[in-house]
Amino acid sequence: MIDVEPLGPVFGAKVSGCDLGLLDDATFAQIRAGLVKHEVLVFENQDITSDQQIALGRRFGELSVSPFSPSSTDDPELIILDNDGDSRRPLTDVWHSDETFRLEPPMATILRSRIVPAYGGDTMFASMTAAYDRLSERMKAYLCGLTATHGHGRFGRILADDPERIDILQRVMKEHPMAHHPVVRVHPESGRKAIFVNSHFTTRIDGVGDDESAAILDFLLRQNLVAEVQLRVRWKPDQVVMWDNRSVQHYAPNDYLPQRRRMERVTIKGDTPVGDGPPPPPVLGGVVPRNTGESVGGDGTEVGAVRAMDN
Ligand SMILES: O=C(O)CCC(=O)C(=O)O
Ligand SMILES: [Fe+2]
Repeated sequence: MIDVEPLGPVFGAKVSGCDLGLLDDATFAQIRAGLVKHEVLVFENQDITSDQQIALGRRFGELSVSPFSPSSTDDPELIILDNDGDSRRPLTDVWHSDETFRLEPPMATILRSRIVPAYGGDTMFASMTAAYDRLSERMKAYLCGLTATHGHGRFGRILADDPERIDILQRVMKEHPMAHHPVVRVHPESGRKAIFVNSHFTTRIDGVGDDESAAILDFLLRQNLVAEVQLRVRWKPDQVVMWDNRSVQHYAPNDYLPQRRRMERVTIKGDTPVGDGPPPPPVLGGVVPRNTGESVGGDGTEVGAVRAMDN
């Protein structure tokens, strides 16, 4: 029987009483349900092998192979995040949900610590369902049905500036062209709504002018900075943390170098994000027609009305 103890008032839980290398089906089902409910699960004293971590991930679903992050040479599904004073600067100190440049972003991520610094190197989380719940009803109504563009984030910018590696970016861009995801995502298992734009990959709100996109995105990208929706996880060696990318974002503070920190990660494929409503009707060029007798966003007749006014 596992014990699930909340880590805070809003989200996150510590799970004890199980060995993640040897889970029976009933315990796995409890953990899977616990992940949807608590959004982040922390397991201590899990001395599992890389193969066991990969096998655990596969029980949730097919594993994703990152086109950007460094992986083990034997197992491309196993991402190795190994940093010290001599390595390249880690790129994970930005709020994000994993790999939202994909049309089907990962549902969950399982991170296991191998070497942890004496201090620093925590991982921070923000519950985007809690962030959504805090919005005013007016803002929720405004956001309903909007979509946003997700690009390749920091990965793309760094590769674009490196003549030796720009071909990697070109290949990835062919495979993963820009994705358009709902701004408010309905969780496919819990039905809860979550803000689904992030500082790493989201470039603009679709279908509105540049100014409006920048203002709305700026507002939304500040919602995970609210202390009440955050959780900070301190690492011990042999700790496993799994998170639901559909409902949380995370940020890995870059505060421990030159100490060494080695983490291993598997990422579970997800489905196409579903939004909270149909897209809002287009308004041509942002111009709201007057004196047409038609309501904006009806059956499209207002588009003709705008053209008529332009003549
Ligand atoms: O290193 C960490 O704590 C998290 C890094 C990260 O963003 C990830 O594994 O997806
Ligand atoms: Fe991440």
